[in-house]
Amino acid sequence: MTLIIKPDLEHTRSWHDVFREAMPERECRDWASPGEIADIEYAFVWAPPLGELRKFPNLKCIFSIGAGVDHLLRDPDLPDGVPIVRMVEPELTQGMAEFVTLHVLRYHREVPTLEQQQRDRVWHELIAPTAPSRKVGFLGFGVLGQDCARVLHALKFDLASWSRTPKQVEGVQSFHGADGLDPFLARTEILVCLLPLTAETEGILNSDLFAKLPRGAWLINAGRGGHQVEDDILEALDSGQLAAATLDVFRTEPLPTDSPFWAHPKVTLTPHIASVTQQVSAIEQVVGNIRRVEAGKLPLNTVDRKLGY
Ligand code: NDP
Ligand code: OXD
Repeated sequence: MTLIIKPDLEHTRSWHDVFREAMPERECRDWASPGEIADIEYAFVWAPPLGELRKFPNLKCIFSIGAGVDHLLRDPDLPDGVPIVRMVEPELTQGMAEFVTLHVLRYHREVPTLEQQQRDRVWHELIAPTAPSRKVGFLGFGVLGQDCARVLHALKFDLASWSRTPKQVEGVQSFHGADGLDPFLARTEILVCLLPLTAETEGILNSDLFAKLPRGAWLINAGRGGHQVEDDILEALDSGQLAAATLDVFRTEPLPTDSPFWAHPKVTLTPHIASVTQQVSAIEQVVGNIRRVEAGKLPLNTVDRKLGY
């Protein structure tokens, strides 16, 4: 069995080295020098050029380096019938829980306002409510959203989620489907987007949605830039419908230097680092799935191509 790797994003170590440490008996090739393409049975990729995965006639499984697979599924020539496995690994999940908890607490305790007061030398005793009276809502409540909720539940936040199918998670009120969206938004003061980017969720963060939130709500988007109607976010911030936004993802990445988000006083901007796939734990998942496939089992965490996640 041979694995081919196309990481695209820089990591601390070479993925080849990490893979070879975990499976020393197996061959691992670089995308740029694939050798005999009939040997390649597994691909570990971020966003390979369109049409290129189809070139491997014996591919058994495609592993995504990311949890999101929108960049892979945009390829109209993906080989049929080959399972696509998205990244679900404990360190990526942990990183997202840290990012979301940090920014929820930051808004909950009105840190941006306090920082401004400090810059202005204003001694004003802002009294924030405690977590049980703060309503946080997860737009998208899968692996990442549920782990973030576990941490926020321990802090006693008032939590709700919106997903395609209903959920039963302790301390989280579940809303689902088209009918569940409006009541979910109406009760949500801090909105955390952890949706996958699909045909159904594209552009979901728009003026109509913001208008259904309580005035002065906060937005944290760590999903995908394609969820954002970026002019609508700016308008909602300028009108006060949104108090502030933390944006980790953008329609165009890297964010162009002339984007108004860079200098917007109500925006906290991070360069798509809310959470990053960690190499050792990621390769453990890949190796575990290769062993499953070779034992005749289905790999775990496969993507439903029709749903797009
Ligand atoms: P999951 O697939 O586990 O969860 C996705 C959630 O979204 C599920 O709850 C699903 O509902 C819900 N959902 C999907 N489509 C709809 C819809 N049309 N209507 C309502 N709910 C919907 O994904 P993860 O939690 O692992 O990851 C979520 C996303 O986070 C990734 O796709 C990626 O885009 C982003 N991400 C961003 C990172 C960053 O650094 N910024 C890092 C890692 C991931 P249901 O449960 O009913 O299926
Ligand atoms: C992911 C990401 O999808 O890094 O994992 O955005």
